[in-house]
Amino acid sequence: MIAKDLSRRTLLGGGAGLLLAGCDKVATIPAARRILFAGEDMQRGLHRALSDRAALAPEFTASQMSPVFRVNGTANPNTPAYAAMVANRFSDWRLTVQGLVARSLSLRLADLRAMPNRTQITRHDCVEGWSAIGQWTGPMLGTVLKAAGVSAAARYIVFTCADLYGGAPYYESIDLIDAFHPQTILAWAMNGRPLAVGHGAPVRLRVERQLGYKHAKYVMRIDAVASLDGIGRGKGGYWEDAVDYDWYAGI
Ligand SMILES: Nc1nc2c(c(=O)[nH]1)N[C@H]1C(S)=C(S)[C@@H](COP(=O)(O)O)O[C@H]1N2
Ligand SMILES: [Mo]
Repeated sequence: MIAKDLSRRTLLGGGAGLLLAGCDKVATIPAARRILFAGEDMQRGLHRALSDRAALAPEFTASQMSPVFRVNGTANPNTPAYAAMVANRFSDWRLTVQGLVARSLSLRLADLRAMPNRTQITRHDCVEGWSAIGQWTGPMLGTVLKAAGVSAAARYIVFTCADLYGGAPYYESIDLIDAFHPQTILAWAMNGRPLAVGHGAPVRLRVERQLGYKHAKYVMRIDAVASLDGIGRGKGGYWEDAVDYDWYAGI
């Protein structure tokens, strides 16, 4: 970086001959092009930012799993509709995938289980300051989104949950980079067992590069949207709207 700045200064300040030769000529000298055209630096920065977003969250071994994994936020949606789903072991539960997609989907739990599944042992970090390592199994969200055919106009994926805060469902959203990240899964199992009610049964999002509140539990509906404007109060998630948490909660 320093070398580049120096050579840039040399070229601009000391390289009178070069500059006198005219801009057109300078631009044809490969080294000068590289240094003068700052856009290339920006592109490199952008590329770095994007490849950072693609990086994997650390994964752990079974022996590193936390003996106790806290339940946080809603521990049971406790609505009549949810209680009825628990009573029949989620056989009536359907996951709706809709919005800017070629085909809306209505998926049963069995459909998700039948897809290629991924198992990962990751660390959950809550913004409140606790962490826990657990094992999660489910299809990649990307697999489900590909089945629905997300349209080119979509920019965000929104999750609507079964639990209510002040009468309205908990909701969260992520961008397409996280939606298609290989560790972003719709988990139906935790630590080798079907997801417990406390942890978001029957299905919760795992979006491993972000903080806990992004990991929507009790997912009922997935919407592909072009903008977050019409979602809640527009910041893309329940806590983002309620107490101004960051929408991008990268860790
Ligand atoms: N639907 C829903 N999802 C939610 C929450 C919630 O209250 N409702 N709480 C969030 C927060 S703040 C955290 S830390 C995690 C907690 O997940 P856990 O109960 O499995 O530990 O779920 C997140 N997802
Ligand atoms: Mo959290």
